[in-house]
Amino acid sequence: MHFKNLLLLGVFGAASAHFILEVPESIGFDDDNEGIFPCGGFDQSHRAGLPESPWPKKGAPIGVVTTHNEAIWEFKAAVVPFTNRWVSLSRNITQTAGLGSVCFSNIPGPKNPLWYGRKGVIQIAQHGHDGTLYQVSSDFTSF
Ligand SMILES: [Cu+2]
Repeated sequence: MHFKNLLLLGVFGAASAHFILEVPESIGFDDDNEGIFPCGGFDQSHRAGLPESPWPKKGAPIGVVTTHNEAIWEFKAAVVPFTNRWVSLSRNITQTAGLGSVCFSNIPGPKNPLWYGRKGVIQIAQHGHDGTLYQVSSDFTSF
């Protein structure tokens, strides 16, 4: 789902809005369930048909739209099909730049060579004033 559509739905203006994963593609966004671990209320096995992206160990961008002034961001990945074993990709990042689009320009890919060539998913967690919120990406391939 794209941010344009969410704007039309009025999500951005809602008091409960949290954050939206734009890059890479999210497996789903539901404002009410975004606090549910590990995927913001979506089934992590439901990724069929979504675009896949390469994720080099040297890094790739993650783009979000946030409605929180400040938050701490955490990035993890899990290799498919072991999608309950989350591995940290970077140190936590504190964001104080305000509302709107935020690009984390270079989040490293998994460093474990056993992951290379295999599919995985990325979990983005936002620790903010209303708890921890989750979004999970569609498939990536690490190399
Ligand atoms: Cu919120």
